[in-house]
Amino acid sequence: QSTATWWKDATVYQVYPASFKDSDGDGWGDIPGIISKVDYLNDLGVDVVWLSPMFDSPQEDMGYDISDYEAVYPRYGTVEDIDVLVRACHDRGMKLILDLVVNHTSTEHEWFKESRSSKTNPKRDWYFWRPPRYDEHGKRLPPTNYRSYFADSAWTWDETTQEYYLHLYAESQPDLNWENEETRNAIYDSAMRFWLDRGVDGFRVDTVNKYSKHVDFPDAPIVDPSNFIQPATHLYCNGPRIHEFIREMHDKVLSNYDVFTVGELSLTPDPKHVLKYVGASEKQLDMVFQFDMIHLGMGHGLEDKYEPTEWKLSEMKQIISKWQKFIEGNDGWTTAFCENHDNGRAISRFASDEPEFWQASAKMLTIFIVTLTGTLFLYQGQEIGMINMPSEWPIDEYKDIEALNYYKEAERLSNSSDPTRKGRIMQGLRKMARDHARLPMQWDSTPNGGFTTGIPWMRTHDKYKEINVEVEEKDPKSVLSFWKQLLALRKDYRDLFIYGVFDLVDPENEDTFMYTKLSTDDQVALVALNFSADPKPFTAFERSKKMKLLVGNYYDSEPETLQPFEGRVYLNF
Ligand code: TEU
Repeated sequence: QSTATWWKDATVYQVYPASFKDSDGDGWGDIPGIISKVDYLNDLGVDVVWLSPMFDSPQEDMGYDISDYEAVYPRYGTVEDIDVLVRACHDRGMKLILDLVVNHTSTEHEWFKESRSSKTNPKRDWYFWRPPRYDEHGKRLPPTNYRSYFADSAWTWDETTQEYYLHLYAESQPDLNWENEETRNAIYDSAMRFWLDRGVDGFRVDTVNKYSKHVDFPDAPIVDPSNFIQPATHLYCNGPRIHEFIREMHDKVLSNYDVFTVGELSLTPDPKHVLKYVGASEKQLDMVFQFDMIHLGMGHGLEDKYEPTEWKLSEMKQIISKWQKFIEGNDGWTTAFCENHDNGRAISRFASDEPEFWQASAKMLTIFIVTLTGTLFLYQGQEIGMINMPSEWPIDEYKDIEALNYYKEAERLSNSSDPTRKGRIMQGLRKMARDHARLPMQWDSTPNGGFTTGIPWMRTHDKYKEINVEVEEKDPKSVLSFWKQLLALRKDYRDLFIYGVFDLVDPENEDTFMYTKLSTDDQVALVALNFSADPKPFTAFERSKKMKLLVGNYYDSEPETLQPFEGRVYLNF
C-alpha cells in the first residue's frame, strides 16, 4: 500500500452545473444553486466536489467548448460566485475541483479568433492549420481522412485564409497546438493558475491523452472504402510528446499547489502505459478514469459507438479485475466509478430500472462501487438512483450534439446503404446516450422535481415524484439512505475497501459477481452481487459461513440463494 494522501481516501461527487439546481428560474442550474446544496453534499459524505465546465461558452458541447477560461458562463453566475463556492466547501472541510478542458477551445475564444484572422497573425500557430489537398477530379479534400468524435470530418474549411483547421470533436472545438511553447504557457496561466490561485483544489483533466498529435498528419488506413472519412483515434491518442507535456504541466504548475488531478484517459488498454500517467514517480497525473467498463454494450469503435451489443458478466469481471489489480506492487493509483455526464445511468445499463427491480439494482451497484479500491467518484443523481429517460421519449428530447449527429448520420445511411441503421442507433441511444445523465436533478415532488421554477432546459424525468431527495431523505430504507450508510462504511473499513487487494471469486459465473478484498492486516471482505433478475445459487456460501454479514440490500434474504440483484458484504471476523 502506497502512502495515503487525502485524495486517495476521498469520495468525489460530480456536479453537472446545467442540471443540478437552478436558483433564479431561468431553467438552467447555477452556482448559487450549487452553494445552496453544499450542506446536502456534506451530509451525504462527499469530500470533494468536481464541477463540470462552468466557464464562458457558446454551449455547443455543454461548456466543453470554452470561449474564456477566466470567466463564468453568465447563466451560471460569476467568478465571485465560484469564490463563494470554494469557501463554502473549505468551511466544511470539503474541496472543489474544476474541469480542465485544454485539448481545444471554442471557435469563439479570442485566441482562435486571432488565429483564424490571417496566416501571419502571431497566434496562427496556436491551432492546427493545413492547406487543402485535391483529388484526381480537382475536388478539394481535407488534409487527412480523420473522422471526428462527433461523426463528421475532423477538419473544417475556413474561407478567410483558405485553409482547414483540426478539431477532434465538434467543428466549434478547434484543437490547440501543444507543440507551441507559448500556447502551453498561456494554457497554464489562463486555464490553470487563474483558478488555482483562487483556492481551487485540482482538476479533472479532459481528454488528457490527446494533446500530442502526430503533426506530420498521416492518413488513417482505409477500413470503409465507401467513405472518405475513416476511424483515426489510434492516430490522435497518446501522441509522441504526450508524457513530456503532462510532466511539464505537473512541474511548472501543479507541483506548486496541494492539489490532485484525475485524467480522462480513453483508448489506452495497456496497464504499463497507464502507469506512465499515474505512477507517483512519473509526476504526471494522480489517477485516471479508465473506460473499459463504460464501453460494455457499445458498438466497436467510435463510428459504431451507439450500435447496441451484448455483453457478458464475465467480461465485466475481467475488466474490473484488470484495473483493480494494475496498481499492485507499484506506485500507481486508480479510480472507482460507473457513471458520469457522458453516459447512460448505471442502473439502466448494467442492472434493471424496471419498477420491481429498481431499488435492489440501485443498492447492489452501490455495494459494488463502494467496495472497490481507488478514489470513488459518484455522479449527481446516482445517490438517489436516477435512471435513463423513459424509452418512449422521442429524439426531440435528446439535446446532445453527439447523439444528434449520430442520429442524423443514421438517418442518412438508412436512406441509402443500411435501411435498419436508424432503428438500431435509436435503440443504442435509449441505453447509452449522454443525454440520460443530463436530465435535471430530482430534489422533491414539486413541478420539475424542484430543480427550477421555470422551464428546464431538458425535460424532467416522469418519475421525479418517486425518485427524489426529499422522499428518500425521509425513508431510512431508501437508496439515498443506503448510499450514506455505505459511504460511511467505506471510511470505517478504508484498509479493505479503499486500499484492499482485489481478487475475483468464481470468475466464470455469468450471473453473480463475487470478489474478495484483503487488507494489509489480513482482514478479508467477501462481496457477492447477483447481476440477474432471477434468484441464483450463492456459490460462495460455504466460505461465507465462517464470516459475518456486514451489509446487504435485502431484509429477508436466504443464506444459500441470492435474490434478484441482491448484494452482500461479509467480513472474516
Ligand atoms: O469527453 C471525451 C471523450 O472522448 C468521450 O469519452 C466522450 O464521452 C465522447 O462521447 C466520445 O464519443 C470529454 C467530455 O467528457 C465530453 O463531455 C466532451 O464532449 C468531450 O470531452 C469534448 O470536450
